[in-house]
Amino acid sequence: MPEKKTYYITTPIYYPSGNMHIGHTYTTVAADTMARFKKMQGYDTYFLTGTDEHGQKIERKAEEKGVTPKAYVDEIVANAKDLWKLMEVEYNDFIRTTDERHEKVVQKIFRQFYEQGDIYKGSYEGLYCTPCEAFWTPTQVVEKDGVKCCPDCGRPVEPMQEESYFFRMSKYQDWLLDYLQTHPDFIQPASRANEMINNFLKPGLQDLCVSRTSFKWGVPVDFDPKHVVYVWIDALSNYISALGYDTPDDHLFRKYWPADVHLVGKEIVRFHTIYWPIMLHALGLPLPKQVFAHGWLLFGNDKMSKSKGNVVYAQPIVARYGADALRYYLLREMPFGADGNYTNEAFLTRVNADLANDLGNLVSRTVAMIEKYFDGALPAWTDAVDKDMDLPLQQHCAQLPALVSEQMDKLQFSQALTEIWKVIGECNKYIDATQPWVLGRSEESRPRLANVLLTLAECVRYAAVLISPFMPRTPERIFAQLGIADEALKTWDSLDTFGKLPAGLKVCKGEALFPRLDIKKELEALAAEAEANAPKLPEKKAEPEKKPEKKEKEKSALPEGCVSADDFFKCQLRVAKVISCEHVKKSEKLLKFDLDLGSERRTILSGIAKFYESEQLIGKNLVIIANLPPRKMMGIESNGMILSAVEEKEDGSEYLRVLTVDGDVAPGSEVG
Ligand code: ME8
Repeated sequence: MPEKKTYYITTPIYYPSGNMHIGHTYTTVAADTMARFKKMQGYDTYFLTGTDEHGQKIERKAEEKGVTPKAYVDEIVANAKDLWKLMEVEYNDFIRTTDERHEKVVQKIFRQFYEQGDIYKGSYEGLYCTPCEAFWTPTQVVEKDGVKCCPDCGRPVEPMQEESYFFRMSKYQDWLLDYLQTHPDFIQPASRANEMINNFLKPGLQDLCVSRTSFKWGVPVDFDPKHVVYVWIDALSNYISALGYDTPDDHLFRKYWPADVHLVGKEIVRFHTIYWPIMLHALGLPLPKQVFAHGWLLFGNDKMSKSKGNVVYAQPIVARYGADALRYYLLREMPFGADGNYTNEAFLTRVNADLANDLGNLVSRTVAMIEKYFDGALPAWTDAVDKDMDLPLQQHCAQLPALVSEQMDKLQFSQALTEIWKVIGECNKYIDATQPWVLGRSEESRPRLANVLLTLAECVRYAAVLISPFMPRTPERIFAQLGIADEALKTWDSLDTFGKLPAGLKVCKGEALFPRLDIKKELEALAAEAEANAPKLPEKKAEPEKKPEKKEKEKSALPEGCVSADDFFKCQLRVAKVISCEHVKKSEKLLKFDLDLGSERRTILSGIAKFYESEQLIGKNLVIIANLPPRKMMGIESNGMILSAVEEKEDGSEYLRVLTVDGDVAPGSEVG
């Protein structure tokens, strides 16, 4: 027996700094669908996903929660695994960068790079602002009276160095440029390849900082343990460490590497198409065959992101409509590669149109007519063929596997589904054109009716097989209604000839596959449920107590993602002048502020000690929420919240600045 062809597909390994949202679900469902499709076609597939667990951001989050980084990520990883189960995602392996198997490989790779001269020890230089703990370039700093100052806090900066290891990316630049130019399929969509070549390679690659000494939560560099491996060498190696690369048991690596495709969001394409190929080349390994950068799911035209808090979670949607509906929507709504806005309304509209109407009606009408006219048993084919009506549909359906496969090979999920739905649409038109209810009126036309219903049933079988990678549960419900128990009729191979359904199968009308939804009602229910069902992580800031919603009607009539002005103004935002500020004893993160609110003095605790020296904010006019319920922290009562902006940096770290008022506004003034 010839060996099966292999197919290895990966998702990015996600940061478990917060729970996975619908954006992560999108990539993972796409990879799962592709893996299932290839498996159905007979490939020996391997599908890897996982989590990228190191870094300063996670270290901080864990500290805020008062747990170890490992305990912090364990909880989120457990939630992620539950989510993938809920989404019917069947991965072969889930790699965690904290797995010992991974850490060992990363250390070996790092050492090899060092020993062969690809990594060298140097220092990270810049103009350093000590209170902000930030490096700035000469063009970023501002000059005050001839002194270079921090663009954020305005204090003087000084030249500083931090010891770091660097990867000599520049050494491989010409090789990579040549590789990309001679392998036009390596980066998809192709426009991304041009971006990489023109924006990064042609201007010249900078050497990459690959270690840090300023935090501990990472894989230690084994020959220089005050350093931890920094972000990308750790993260990218997962694709080979999971396969046992450079270990005694490397049979998976030998079998599946190079990967067929790395699926990634467009924001990390640079790391996968510049740093990763260079790393692999330096290790003497072949490159993945393709890196596919898909677009973003947007929410209100903005990228969903944990730090912005504008996220949609899959759980409440799946709880109401099932994983298949959500999987279908994610893969159908926008071309893979383009951005698209997520709205509940678009989701519900699509479920109604494509799943309840087109597919659901076709199945229920076909089964109902077989019950009505043939006592529920599939008739045999007859020679009463109408060449003009039957053959075009039958031929189109017979070509469907090839059409779908062609799109799937380009990862065009939406196009593949469109092909299937074209046939479904044609079937519905065929029913209207052939009018089975007229044919059913006389004995004479029964042979013709038999062919019409068999054509429909066979098209439904084709559709059910072809949607199975996208919607793993629905096909079985369709097969049950058509009375198909024989596994051989549910396979890709069974789609080689049209007309395989045997006479005599007993159809069995079941529940509607996708009941029609009342969109307005569902929008209201989803808005209410989304919050309640989203998995919650402890937040660092006190949340306002939830009061019973009085104006539910008014709230639900708002466009999604909006709050009413009434709701917004329930928050009393006030200017507060900092009179004094001190560190809270035994807490690394809390600062205690004594604030002037005009008519009163307030104490507020804020977890921002990492970002400010205690004296740095004295005299500043901050913005606070003044009407939060009191909250005790470290035995001290805090009465309100200081507002701040947090930037999530590319390396996963955070940068926080408090909101201040531009000018001398009287303390206590309203903000709004
Ligand atoms: O970048 N729309 O992890 P991450 C579409 N650990 N896809 C989205 C999305 C959105 N709004 N939000 C997230 C990391 N994604 C690194 C990766 S890989 C060696 C290391 C998906 O948690 C998309 O696949 O920020 C994106 O690339 C990935 O999640 C980013 O996940």
